[in-house]
Amino acid sequence: MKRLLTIQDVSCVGQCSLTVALPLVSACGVECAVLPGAVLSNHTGGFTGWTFADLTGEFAKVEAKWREQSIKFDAFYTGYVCEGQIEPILSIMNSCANPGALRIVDPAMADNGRLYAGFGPDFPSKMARLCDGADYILPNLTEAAFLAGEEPVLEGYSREWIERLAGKLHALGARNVVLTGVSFERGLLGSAVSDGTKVEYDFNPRLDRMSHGTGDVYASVFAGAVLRGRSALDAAALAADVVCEAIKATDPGHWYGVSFEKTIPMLSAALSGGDAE
Ligand code: PXL
Repeated sequence: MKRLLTIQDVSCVGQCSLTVALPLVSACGVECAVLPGAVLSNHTGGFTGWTFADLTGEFAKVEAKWREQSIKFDAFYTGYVCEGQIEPILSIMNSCANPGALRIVDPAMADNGRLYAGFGPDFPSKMARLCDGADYILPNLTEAAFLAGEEPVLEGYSREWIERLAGKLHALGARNVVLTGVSFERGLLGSAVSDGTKVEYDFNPRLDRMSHGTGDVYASVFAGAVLRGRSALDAAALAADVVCEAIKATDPGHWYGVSFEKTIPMLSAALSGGDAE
């Protein structure tokens, strides 16, 4: 079994970050080790306040202990992280990697044209450091624009524009760019998957509901599926299917996350056929 380390916060309530990644990566049939970067009472998207305990000070100690014990990972998957964690994360990725270990970076920092509460305007340039050398980055269109140093454009763009944006993210040093939330016609929403030579697309019917935590569901399934040998396009398609099923399974009154728990049987079944080459 492959072993992945995910580095992101624990939002104790809110169905995002680690409380999503751990069950979903595990459901993919991949061992999921965790390094929590912070503990929050709840996520910052819609609650009226939150507590925040920064665990950055643990990173160097944990890395030293892992070095001592030669603990290595087949992949690293980062999500919502703080500014001071970027360099320590790069250090862990360098010192605790099995040969060929993958770096999967979800630059979780913004959505709907705005940075999340608590991130300043220079944070995207820090996040760009993590994208340099990543095997896969998974930005939504807001994050992609901020990483490229542009103003977000959320509708009315062309295929050429999307592919130019992907090109700018390759220029940051990312090998594969998966842009999420791409839409060229009102009824369809999907992903653009670029390997630097070609861009492929996957679309699902748009579900007209604003949902929190879907980026984390997407990234967790994508990471698990890639580690199970799926291509980036297949992993993106499975991740989008799981997000759609999770949204449909969510009670309309349940506002702070999606009921991804109900998709676990379908996800395990989709990846049950052994590792693809
Ligand atoms: O889902 C991304 C996310 C992760 N962690 C925290 C958040 C958010 C989005 O708002 O607030 C703490």
